[in-house]
Amino acid sequence: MDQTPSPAAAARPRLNVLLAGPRGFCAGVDRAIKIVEEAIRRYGAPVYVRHEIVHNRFVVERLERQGAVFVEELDEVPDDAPVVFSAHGVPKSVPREAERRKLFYLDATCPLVSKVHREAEHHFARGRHILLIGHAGHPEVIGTMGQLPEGAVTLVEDEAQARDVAVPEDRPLAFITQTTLSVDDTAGIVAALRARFPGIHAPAKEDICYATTNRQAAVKAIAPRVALMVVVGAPNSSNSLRLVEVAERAGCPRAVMVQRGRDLDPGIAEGLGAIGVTAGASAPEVLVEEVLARLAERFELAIEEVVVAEERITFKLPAALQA
Ligand code: 0CM
Ligand code: SF4
Repeated sequence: MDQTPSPAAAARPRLNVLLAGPRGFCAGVDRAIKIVEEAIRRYGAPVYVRHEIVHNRFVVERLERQGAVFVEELDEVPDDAPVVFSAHGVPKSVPREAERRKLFYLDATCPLVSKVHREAEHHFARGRHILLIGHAGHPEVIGTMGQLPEGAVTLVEDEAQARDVAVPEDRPLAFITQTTLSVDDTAGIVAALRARFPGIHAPAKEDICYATTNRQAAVKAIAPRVALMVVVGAPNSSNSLRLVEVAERAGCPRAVMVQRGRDLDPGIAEGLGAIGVTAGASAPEVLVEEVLARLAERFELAIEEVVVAEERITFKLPAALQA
């Protein structure tokens, strides 16, 4: 994408905008939102959704207008309404309780999160104690730990914890990770675990997902070239928060997160030659467009897209919604 300043706008100062590619929606988010939309279309409103389907208020409010009702726990769902589980995954107790109550449920857990759930079960079946690298309290971590009985999984949040985590003496070890972590931080934590436990079993292929990896790579490519990185995303979105950190660590003097256009004071870019713009995996492109429109109120934008990877991956809807 290239935009050359028009003569009519000559009064506005020029601002170079490096737009990260890929940015925004991933295949798991796209599928999760479609599951809610399709459920409303087939079964009619209201369709209940346990937890924000993805961590984005704009997406949630748009689905609410279509007839989705967001709740945090299953006991808020009436017996006769369909319920969708969010993209982040749920502990096994949740579908178990839904089955006990004979609720009709659809699971929008991203297939790449479900893959980590199956890895956890695989290690457990082989008698291994599992170390989960991730952030305490995040719904994906709660869901992944909840695949197995209490005590089967120990959370490791950082390198310091990797160095002193207590593990059972009599069992082999394995590690798995949250899908939306910093690639570089995780490499450090894994190195600390391997140094301490050389025989630890590792994922066959990285648990950090392709979307997280690619969005961080795009930010790294842009960061050294810009004085500011704007990340479109939500403060409870793990993958979006990581983009702010990655930008700063990759040499960008300042990185800010905004939820949408109106949150951005375009004055922040005053006097800067170039800025970067990206979006987390749960942030729709329309919000990136809002941010660019906000900047264009003050600057003549020259937009260059920096694409580090092409993404063609898509995920099928659950069988119940395919027929
Ligand atoms: O896990 P995270 O907080 O990044 O979730 P999100 O809803 O922002 O992004 C998509 C996902 C998943 C799983
Ligand atoms: Fe799936 Fe990754 Fe998207 Fe999360 S960020 S929904 S794990 S593809």
